[in-house]
Amino acid sequence: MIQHADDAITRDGKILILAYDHGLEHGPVDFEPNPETADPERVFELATHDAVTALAVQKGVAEAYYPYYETDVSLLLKLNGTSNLWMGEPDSAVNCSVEYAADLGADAIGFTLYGGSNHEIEMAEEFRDAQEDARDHDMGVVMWSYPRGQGLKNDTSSDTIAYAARQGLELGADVAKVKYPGSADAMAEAVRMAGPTKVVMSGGSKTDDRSFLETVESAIDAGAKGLAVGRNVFQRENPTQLLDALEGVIFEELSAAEALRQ
Ligand code: FBP
Repeated sequence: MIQHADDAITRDGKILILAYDHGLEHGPVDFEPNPETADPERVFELATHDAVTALAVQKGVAEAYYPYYETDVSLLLKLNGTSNLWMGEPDSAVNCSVEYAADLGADAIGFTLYGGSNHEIEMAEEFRDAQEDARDHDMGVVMWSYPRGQGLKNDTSSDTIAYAARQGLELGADVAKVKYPGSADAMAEAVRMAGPTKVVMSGGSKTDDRSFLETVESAIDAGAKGLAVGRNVFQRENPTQLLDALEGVIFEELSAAEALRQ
C-alpha cells in the first residue's frame, strides 16, 4: 500500500479535523455559547471520538494537554496564527517551528495562507520552509487556504475557492481547507483544481444541525474528503451527538437526514 504523509490524520482516506485554535484567532467570545469549552481538556476529550481524525491546536495548548492524550488523539499543530486584536491587512505570525511540532508529537502541521493579502508573498515563503521541513519529518501538511485582503471582494465565490484549493496543490499541501463556496458544483470545481490535494470544508459559524449536515453532505458528494470544524461542534449543547452524525455523513456515506435519524 502507498504511504501518504497525511495517513496519520485520515481514516479510510477521509478527514474530520476538530479545530480548536479559536482562543487565539477569535478570543474567548467563541467559548461563550458553551463556557466549559474554554477548558481545553473538554475539547481534547471530544477529540477522542472515533469520527475525529485530528485535533488542530496551537503550540501552547499542545504543550499543556497533548502529553495526556497522545495515545488517543492525532495532533495537527497549527504553526501560525493571529489574534482578532490585529487590525492590519490579513497576516499570521509563525509561532512554532516544524521541529518543535515534531518534538511535541505532532502528526501533521497546519498553516494559514491568506492569498490576496498584501502579506501573501511573505506568508508563501514561510509556508515553503514549513512544507519542506514537514516533508523531512514525514508529517502531513494542511493549508488553511483563505483568500482575503483588501483586493478581494468575495472570499467565498466559486472562482476564489477554486483558486484557494489550487494554491494548496501548487504550494505542496496534502490537504487544503477551504470555505464552502455556496454550491456543490462550485465545490466540485475546487476539488478538480486541487488534484491529488485533499479538499476539506471549513466549518464556519454555528448553524442548525440539519443545514450544517446538509452542507457537509453536499461537500462530500462534490468530492471533498471531509471537514475541519470548530464552532459547529464545540459550541453545541451536545457536541458528541453532532460528531456521531458527522461520522455517518463523512465515513459511512449516510445522507444528512439518515445521519440525524440514527
Ligand atoms: P470553524 O469551524 O469554527 O469556522 O473553525 C475553522 C477555523 O479555520 C479555525 O481553525 C479558525 O480559528 C477559524 O476557523 C478562523 O476563522 P476566520 O478566520 O474565518 O474568522
